[in-house]
Amino acid sequence: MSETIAVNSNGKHPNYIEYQGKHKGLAGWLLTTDHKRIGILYLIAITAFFLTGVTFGFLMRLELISPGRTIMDAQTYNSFFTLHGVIMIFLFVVPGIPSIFGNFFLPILIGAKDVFFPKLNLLSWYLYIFGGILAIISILLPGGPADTGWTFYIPYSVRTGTNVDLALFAAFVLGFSSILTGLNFITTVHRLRAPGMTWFKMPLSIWAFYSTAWVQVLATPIIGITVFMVAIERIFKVGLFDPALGGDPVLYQHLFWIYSHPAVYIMILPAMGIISEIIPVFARRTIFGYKFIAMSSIAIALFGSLVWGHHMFTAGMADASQFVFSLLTMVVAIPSAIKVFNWTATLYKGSILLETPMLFALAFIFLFTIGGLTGVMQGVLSVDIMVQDTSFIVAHFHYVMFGGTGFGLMAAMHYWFPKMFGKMYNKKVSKIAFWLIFIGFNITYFPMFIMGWLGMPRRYYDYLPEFHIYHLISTIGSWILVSGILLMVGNLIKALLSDKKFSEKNPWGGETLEWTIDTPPIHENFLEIPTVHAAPYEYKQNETTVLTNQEVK
Ligand code: HEM
Ligand SMILES: [Cu+2]
Repeated sequence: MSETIAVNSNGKHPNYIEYQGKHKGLAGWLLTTDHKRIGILYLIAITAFFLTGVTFGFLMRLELISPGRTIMDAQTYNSFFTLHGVIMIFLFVVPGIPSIFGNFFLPILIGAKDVFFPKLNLLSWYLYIFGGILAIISILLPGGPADTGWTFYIPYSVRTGTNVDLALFAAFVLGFSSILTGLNFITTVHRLRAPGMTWFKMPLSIWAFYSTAWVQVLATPIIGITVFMVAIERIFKVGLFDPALGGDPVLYQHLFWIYSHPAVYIMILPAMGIISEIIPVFARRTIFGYKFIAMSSIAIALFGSLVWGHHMFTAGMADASQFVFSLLTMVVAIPSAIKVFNWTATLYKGSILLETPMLFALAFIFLFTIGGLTGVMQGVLSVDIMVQDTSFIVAHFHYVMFGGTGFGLMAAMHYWFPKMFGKMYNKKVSKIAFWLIFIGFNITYFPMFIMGWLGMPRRYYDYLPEFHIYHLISTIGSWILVSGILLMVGNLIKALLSDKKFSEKNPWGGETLEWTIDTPPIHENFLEIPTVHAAPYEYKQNETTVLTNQEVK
C-alpha cells in the first residue's frame, strides 16, 4: 500500500476514478488492486447477471400465465428455472452485497486504505467472471443448459444429458471466489482496524461482513467437494450417490444442504448489516441494543450451520433427527428476531426521514419478517411435510432472498451511490421505482403462498385450472415488479452518465467513517488514518444535517 498520497497536476488528490496508477485507462481497471475499483467491477458484472436472472424469472411467469403451453415447452421451462436459480444464487445473492459494498466500504468503515490481500481480491473477481462465463457457456453448448433445478438432486443430475458438468464446474469456481473474499475480509478486520477501533467500536455492518466471511470460508469448501463428487459420479460411475450403482442419494442431500443452508446466511447477514447502518441514520436515533445485534450476527453464523436437515424432512429421515432439526430451526430464528426487534425499537420515537434508502430498509424489515415467519412455519414437521416442494416454498425463499437480500442490496445502492460515484440520482423517480418494486413483489409472490398451501407443486410447467387465478395475478405482479427494477436501474445509470457532480461528504447525516471522507473517495481513502473514539451506540444523530439534505433535490 503506497504511503504517499497521490496529487495531480492542479495539486488536488485524485479520486479513485480519476486516479492514474501503474496501469492507465481500461487496464487501470482490469489490473487494479484498489478495493473500491474491484467493488465497481463486481457491481457491473453482478448487475448483468441479476438482469439475466430476472429475464428467466419474467419468462417463467409468462409461461405460467395460463395452464398448458404458452411461450415454451416443458424441457425449456426446466432449464429456465435451473438457470434462474443457479444465476440468482451463485452469481447474484451469494456474492452481491459482500463483493460490491463489502469490497468498496469495509476498509473505509474500519479506517483502512485497502483490504489485506489486494491482489487476491482481484483474483476473486476473475474467478467470479470465469464462473459466470462457464454458466453462460452451459446454455450455448450442445446438450443444452442443465435442467435439474439449482439443487442438482440425485439421481436425475447424474443421468441427464444436459450440460450439468459445466454448471457444476461454474459453481465450483464461484465457490473459490467466495472463499477468497471471506479470507480477505477476516484478515482485514483482524489486522487493519484504525487505532481506537476496538471490536465493540466497529460499525454493525462490519460484524455482519465478518460473520459472513467465516461461513464463506468454512462452508463453501463443502459445496466445492460435493459438486466435484457429482462430476466424478457422472464421469466415472463410481457409486457415490447413484442408488443404481450402490450410492446414497440422501448423502448427496446432506452434503448439498450442509453448505446451502449456511449459504442463506451468507446471503442475508450482509443485508442485515446494511439495515443496521441505515435505520439509525434515517430515524435520527442511536441504534438500540448494539451488542445484541453484533452478537446475533455471530449466533446466526454459528447456529445456521446446524439446521440443514430441515430441507430433508420428506427425504426419509429418522424421527429423532427430524425433531432435532425442527427444534434447531426454531432456535436459529431467535437471533434474527433480536435484529428485527432492535431495528423496530430504534425506529420508536425517531424522526423518520423517508428517503429511498430508508424505504428499501423498512420494506426489508416487512418482507424479511414474512419470509422468516414462514420459515419458522416450515420448521414445524407437520406443516413442512404438507408444503415441501410446493409454491409455498418458492414464495418463502423469494421473500427472504429477494425481499431480504435483494431489498438490502437496493437499500445499500441508494445509500452509498452518491459516495461511490459523486453523483446523485433523481429522488422522485427512485421512490416511484421503489413502490413499483415493492407492490409488484408482493403481488408476484404472495399468491404463491396461497396456491402452495392448496397444493400447487413447484417446478411444474402446467397446472390444474383451480390454480389459474393465482398464477394470473402472480404473472401480472411480475410485470409491475420488473418495470420497477428497470426504472430503478435506468434512473441510476442516468445519474451516472449525467455531468452534474455531487460532492457533499455527508448527504444523509451518517456518523460512520465513509461520511467523513471525500465524495467520491480519494485513491488512498484517507489523507491520514483516523483515530476512532466513539462506538456506534455512542453516536449522537444530530438533527441539523437533515436540513441540508432537503436542498439536494
Ligand atoms: C423478477 C424477479 C423474479 C421472478 C419473476 C422470479 C420468478 C420465479 C419463479 C416463477 C420460480 C419458480 C419456478 C418453479 O418452481 O416452477 C422461481 C424460482 C426460483 N427463484 Fe425466482 N424470480 C425472481 C427473482 C429471483 C431472485 C432475486 C432470486 C434470488 C435471490 C430468485 C431465486 C429463485 C430460486 C433459487 C428459484 C428456484 C429454482 C429451482 O427450482 O431450481 N428469484 N423464480
Ligand atoms: Cu434451510
